[in-house]
Amino acid sequence: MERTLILLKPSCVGRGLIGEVTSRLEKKGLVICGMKMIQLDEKILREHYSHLVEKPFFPVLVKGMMATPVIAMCLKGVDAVEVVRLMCGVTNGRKAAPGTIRGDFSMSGSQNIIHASDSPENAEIEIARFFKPEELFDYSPLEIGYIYSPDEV
Ligand code: IDP
Ligand code: MG
Repeated sequence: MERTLILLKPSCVGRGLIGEVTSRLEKKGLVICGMKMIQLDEKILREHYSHLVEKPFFPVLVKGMMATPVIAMCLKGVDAVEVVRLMCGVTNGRKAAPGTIRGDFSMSGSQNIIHASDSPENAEIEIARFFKPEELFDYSPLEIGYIYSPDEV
């Protein structure tokens, strides 16, 4: 089964939306294999957002991402990367479709509640960036037979 990495950003933590967003991911049928609160620093953010370091908004992005601790989560599921990206909606909360996490909870192009890996390859890199192997757990929830048919897993 595929794994993906999400971060509940300061725009989520600071607004008391941790439970709300986590609940959506759980109810969808994604399995939480790792979860912790961490304070990000500039070093890890330069690595995590290396594709954006030259952008004019990068200093604002870094400051915003350090405003509170974040919740890092590793989620598991069939096509987990694509499923979670669809649940998040597009980057700008004002453009994200209603029903998506960003579409329902964000009015901003930067304070957009959640980060989610954009490919299975990047997911594995990002999981290793935020979690030690012993912080990840491989288990099956009891209801797995109701989440998927046997031919899907
Ligand atoms: P994504 O989070 O939807 O994958 P990326 O392009 O990877 O989008 O950008 C990472 C994060 O950088 C976004 O989630 C957002 O917080 C911030 N960001 C991206 N583009 C802009 C922008 O044009 N202005 C301000 N912040 C931005
Ligand atoms: Mg991205």
